[in-house]
Amino acid sequence: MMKLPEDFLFGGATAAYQAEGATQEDGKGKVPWDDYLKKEGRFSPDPACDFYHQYPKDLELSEKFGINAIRVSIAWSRIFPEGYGRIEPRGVEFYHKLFKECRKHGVEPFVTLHHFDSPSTISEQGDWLNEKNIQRFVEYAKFCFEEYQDEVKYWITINEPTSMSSQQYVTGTFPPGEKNNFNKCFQAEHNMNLAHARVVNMFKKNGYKGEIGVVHALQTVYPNSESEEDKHAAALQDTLDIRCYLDGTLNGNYSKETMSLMNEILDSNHQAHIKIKDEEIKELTKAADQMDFLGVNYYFSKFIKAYHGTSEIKHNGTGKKGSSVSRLQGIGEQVNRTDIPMTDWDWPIYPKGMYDMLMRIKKEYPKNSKIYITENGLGYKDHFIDADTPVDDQPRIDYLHDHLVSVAKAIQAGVNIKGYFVWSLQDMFSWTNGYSKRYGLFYVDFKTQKRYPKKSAYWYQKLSETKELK
Ligand code: GCO
Repeated sequence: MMKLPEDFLFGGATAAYQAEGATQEDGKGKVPWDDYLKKEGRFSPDPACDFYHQYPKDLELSEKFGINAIRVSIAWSRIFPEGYGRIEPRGVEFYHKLFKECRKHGVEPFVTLHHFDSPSTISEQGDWLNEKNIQRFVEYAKFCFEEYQDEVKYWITINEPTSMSSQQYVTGTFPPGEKNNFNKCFQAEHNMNLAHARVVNMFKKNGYKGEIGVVHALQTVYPNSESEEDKHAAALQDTLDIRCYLDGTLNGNYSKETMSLMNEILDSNHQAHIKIKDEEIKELTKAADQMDFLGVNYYFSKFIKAYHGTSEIKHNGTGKKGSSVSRLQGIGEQVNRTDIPMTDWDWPIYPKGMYDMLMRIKKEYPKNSKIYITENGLGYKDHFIDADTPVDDQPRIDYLHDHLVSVAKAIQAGVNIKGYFVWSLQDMFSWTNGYSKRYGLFYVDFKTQKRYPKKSAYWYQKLSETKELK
């Protein structure tokens, strides 16, 4: 039996665009996803789980089920419909109401400023690749800190920048859907590190109360064999996905090795090196010294083998096992291992990867000590029977349990982890997989917007009470 600390936070995570719905309501500005999803025609962002109207219900359920923290994000385009300039008071008011409701139920809000949803105007002007947009992000952040300082204690600058940079410019699964543009990808990585750093430095300079951090998607990368070739391919993949971000935000500088691996990817794809100014490194270092916590999102690990040939990227949006292939030029091939169980979306279930990642952060990035697990969960095709029968999601319980054991072990080994957020609090949609990939502790009937606690919600409730993992 293992025990989690007495003051541990048991949270549930959400994101504005995936949960709120109401994308056309109260003067909200457009985001690229609005048109992209319409064009794709696979699913609509409305009504999602209608969090925009149902949040009181979700917070009531959270309190009832021992969930004492919630991750929410502010939609930049609700507050500044064009990304800068004009402010929409109805958007500003919505988040006041939301944060007050959190307080009413004793649920601590962890608030992300950017969760994959740059306003369209920002994105049309080059998104993170345009320096001007970094300044606009800082201004939007400052507005939020001033406006909500009495209601919010925990701030997150950017969610999973790696998912944005690689899906926008390498795999092409996020708008604008470009493929194999490693130059743009790495430049966006550096610019997001910089945007994050500027917000942290401004937060600290202005002396706002509370804590600030960043959330990274840290899917551990392993070589698929002990061969030098596979090891090198894994190091390249790790650089693209992880190292540039951990170096930039936790160390405040890119190591020589990181730079050389990054340039190797660019060279082998005949693409220009990215621009990094000395002044910018100083800003990164200052932010790394002042940042309060790191948010870790972990779902799976990657097993990489060297690959020689042309690129082929097929995205698994079907939920059919074995339908995803990912081969990137100048990097490696992700191997589907038969000895490791997989989710229906080909994500290897590997709790040890989470433990290894937490230990690596402690060892390689000692500057930052405080960690929250800001996302972890299982996408699953839940089966609803009726209102009196809790959805039987035992595979989700097993998944959460096994990963929380990794967390408990890492705490025992000296990693300072203060809380855990299940992705997701309630069912909502997944960016590229739509509504059939459910993650919630609470089942949502998307037609009636009624919520039903799944078996996992009862399990989590007990855990938050006893803190005991069997
Ligand atoms: C999904 C993902 C989640 C979310 C989240 C990432 O399929 O929905 O697993 O992780 O995309 O927004 O921060």
